Amino acid sequence: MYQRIVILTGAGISAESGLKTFRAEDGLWEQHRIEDVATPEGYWRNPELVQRFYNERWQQLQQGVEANAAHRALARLQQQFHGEVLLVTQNIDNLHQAGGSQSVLHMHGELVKGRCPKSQQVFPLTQPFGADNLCTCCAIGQMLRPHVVWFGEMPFGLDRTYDALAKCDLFIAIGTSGTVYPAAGFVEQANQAGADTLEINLAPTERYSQFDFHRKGKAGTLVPEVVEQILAGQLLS
Ligand code: BV8
Repeated sequence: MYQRIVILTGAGISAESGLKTFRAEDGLWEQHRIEDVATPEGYWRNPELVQRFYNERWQQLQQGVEANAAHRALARLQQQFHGEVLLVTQNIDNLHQAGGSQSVLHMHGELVKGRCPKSQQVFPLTQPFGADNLCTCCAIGQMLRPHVVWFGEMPFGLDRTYDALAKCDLFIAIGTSGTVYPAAGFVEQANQAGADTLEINLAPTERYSQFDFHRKGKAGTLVPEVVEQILAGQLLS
């Protein structure tokens, strides 16, 4: 019987809701490498390009993308599991919340929020990023930036995550290619804590050998099955 679970999700858990993943199109967006768009340098070099990258994804969320069975199953696990569950997501969409999760650690930030580059104050995003979307915290309004973690920036909530990984007895990575650090290193921390580790993905990732168990297939199908097994008190195999 497990007591303390850490779950890491990536873009693959939102794929069945219709949101693009990063590496399906080999990490390209409008012929730009994501690593070139999702960076502070990229933003200061060409704010309009980076704003367009986020505005497009924000508008897609506004058009009513729905959570899928995997998001809902994780929310059920958080509500019904007798022990502790920490849900960490690399995703900046709000589908875990839409699926019923009350507590989500967005380590790469959130698409539905903007941040004042001067005061670092965070605001709900109510209009697209642009020259007229200014903060209200500074005497001279500053153009809000996406409240997301770009390459080279420090992810959020790492202390809490590393603390949970050091104590966990089950770590599950769902729909992530395991290519972006420090998230890609979490399975190593879980292994050092002696946890069971499970990878749920369409295909083996480059982290495959670091996981004890693997479920190959769609998150929408496999995550509900795994959650039912855990809630029934079964160990994974
Ligand atoms: C940092 C922004 C300092 C918002 C993103 C070596 C060691 C340590 C660091 C580095 C290193 N080398 C380089 C670095 C730096 C860099 C990095 O990792 N670069 C990579 C390219 C090598 N990391 C950083 O800069 C990070 N900051 O390191 O700070 C530090 C150092 C140490 C300790 C602490 C701090 C910041 C990284 C954050 C970058 N921002 N996003 C946004 O625009 O979204 S990352 C971006 O890629 C997304 O956020 C996404 O989360 C992330 C990873 O992608 P995945 O979620 O895994 O998605 P992907 O498409 O890759 O894979 C989808 C998977 O789903 C696939 O496997 C597919 O098979 C599967 N799938 C698809 N459909 C389904 C499915 N599975 C199941 N069911 C389905 N239906």
